[in-house]
Amino acid sequence: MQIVSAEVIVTSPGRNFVTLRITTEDGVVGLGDATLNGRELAVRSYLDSHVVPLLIGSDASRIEDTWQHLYRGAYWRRGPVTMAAVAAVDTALWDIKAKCAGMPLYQLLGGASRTGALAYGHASGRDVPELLDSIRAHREQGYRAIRVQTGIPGFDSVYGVASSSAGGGDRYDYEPARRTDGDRTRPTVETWDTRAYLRHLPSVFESVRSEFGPELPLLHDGHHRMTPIQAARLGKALEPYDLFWLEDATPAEDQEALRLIRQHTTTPLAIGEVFNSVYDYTTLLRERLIDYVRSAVTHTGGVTAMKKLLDLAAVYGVRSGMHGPTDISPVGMAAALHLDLAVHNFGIQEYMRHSERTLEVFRTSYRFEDGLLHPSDTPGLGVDLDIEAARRFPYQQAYLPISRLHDGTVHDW
Ligand code: CS2
Ligand code: MG
Repeated sequence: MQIVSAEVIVTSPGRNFVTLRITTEDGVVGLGDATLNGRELAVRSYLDSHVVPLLIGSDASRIEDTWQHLYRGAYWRRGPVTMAAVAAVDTALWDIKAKCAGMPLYQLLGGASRTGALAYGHASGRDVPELLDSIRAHREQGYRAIRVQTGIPGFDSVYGVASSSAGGGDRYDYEPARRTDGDRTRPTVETWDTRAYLRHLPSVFESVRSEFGPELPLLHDGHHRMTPIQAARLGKALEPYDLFWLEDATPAEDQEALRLIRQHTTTPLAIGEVFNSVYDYTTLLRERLIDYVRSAVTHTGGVTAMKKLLDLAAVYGVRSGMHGPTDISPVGMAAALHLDLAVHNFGIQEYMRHSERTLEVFRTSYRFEDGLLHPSDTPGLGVDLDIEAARRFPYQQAYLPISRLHDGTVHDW
């Protein structure tokens, strides 16, 4: 089954996305997500210049061999740009294979292990009253698990907190990469103070638990900002609030940092959305330093690589918690949902929900009902890309914010 074309489609319906569209000689089309927030054009170039020429004329049915060719044949291995490109090819080939089999992709991954995948949404508030409103709104939308992020008194803007100006739709939308129409696009700068954050957060969870009770699964994203001992202190301070997980407590590449955190707290830990290969996890899994794997199909080399990573995680009792913000496209989200349904060690799926504008371009069939996500039984991934609609939304430069301390020192955003 020869590949006759492979197009890289960059579109910006509400935010930037990069999609690889592969077509076989029989006219079967497969899609893969290659979106890397703030660095989209690097992946487009990697695909257009170095991958697409190798795909034309190759056999679309040889998924594993294609993956190994693109990984080992590049000589220079791993990294977010490379692995997003490999992921897009791999996901598109799985889409094609499942379509040819007349099955939803999860059936080729072992079939359904559950009726649906528990989702969590992003509640946030500049202050506690706004946060409580946001949690109520997310529960009314059907979420059974909720991420909690708030502002900090005295700070203008804080990671993860929607403000009416930032979102693409309702006031709880949160889009970190800000596009500007101006000719001088520069990252916005946010000021950070970890000690103020550590003093403030426990009282936020005290208010949330007293309002919503002990059962509601609550998650929090530390977003890479703490030192190991600060993260240990926060994990310990949050134990009375029984979090589902504390995410990215420290910069993820410092795997050994989690040893110290583990010594001080039983709050479950999740990490890995910035990782791009199984090798990023080896210490974390072998020493059981984390409880959830945060990688997305889109950033970790595709369905093939993600399935192998989750099978290794299962050996150590670690479960999935795949990354699912709006900068994972509906194609990447659908790929995650097929794995979520099939793997035994499923944990939870992040689901920020894309804007109506994004869904004008990406026609999805996955569904969110009663707090659970299901990829649908449409053959393949179950997502189509409307090329004409995609052309209506040209790329716009966008950067993720950067973080600086009060004295101007660059910090982890
Ligand atoms: C966040 C992401 O969803 C999350 O857990 O860490 O929204 C992250 O900030 C973005 O993916 C960055 O592009
Ligand atoms: Mg995160």
